[in-house]
Amino acid sequence: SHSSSSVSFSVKAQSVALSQDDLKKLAAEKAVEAIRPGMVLGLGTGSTAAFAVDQIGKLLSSGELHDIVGIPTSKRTEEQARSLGIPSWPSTHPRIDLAIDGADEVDPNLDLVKGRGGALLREKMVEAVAEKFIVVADDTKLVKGLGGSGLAMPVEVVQFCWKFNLVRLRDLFRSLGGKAYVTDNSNYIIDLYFKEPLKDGFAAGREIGKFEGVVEHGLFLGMATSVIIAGKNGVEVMNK
Ligand code: ABF
Repeated sequence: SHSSSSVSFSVKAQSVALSQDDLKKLAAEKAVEAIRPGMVLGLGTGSTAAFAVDQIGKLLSSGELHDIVGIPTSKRTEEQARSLGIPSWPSTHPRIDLAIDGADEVDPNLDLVKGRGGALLREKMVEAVAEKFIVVADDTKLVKGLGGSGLAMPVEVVQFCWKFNLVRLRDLFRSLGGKAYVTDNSNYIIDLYFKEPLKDGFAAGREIGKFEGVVEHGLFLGMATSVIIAGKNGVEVMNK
């Protein structure tokens, strides 16, 4: 029929036109629709979250949004918020209504690997406290099991004798790993590379957390209240 062919044409046209950045932006802007005046917002870090922060700035300057406060999860996001005129607090606020942030991996239970962008400690502090936590991502972030992407899972450790923890973490997971960089909190990131997906993320998180000098890790388990995934065929919202 005429209508079905016009639909397939528009889907085809979209699949040609939409870049990965377009998809990130779609997911981010969908999440921003949940923001209401008066909210205290956790502002995420990374290229996807940056689209959400941009959109918040736009809505503020057009007057469609007002009376919000942002808690940036990194120095980078703090600068972006400042440049857009988003009122933000330098430190955590006792109440956060909604946090919007990206992720590196999203599994079917809405558990996450985060922190490849380097901001996991502040992200986790903010997102753990947030009443609602919406994850925004393009569909390349979907995995069957955490650790399954083959990319790094970051662990933030204090600089003092950081190699103690490098060795212990490598031994724990029989994984490869190395020091990556200094964080906003003057700690080191150790990047771990798993050979296969983690069988039990909660157990892994507990084991990592037992090591003295480990500050935080990139497993964000049971924290997301929604995940918004954008793919070539549209935007999907998954709720906890
Ligand atoms: C933050 O940014 C991090 O937790 C995650 O590592 C990263 C994702 O970045 P991007 O959206 O650029 O893929 O959400």
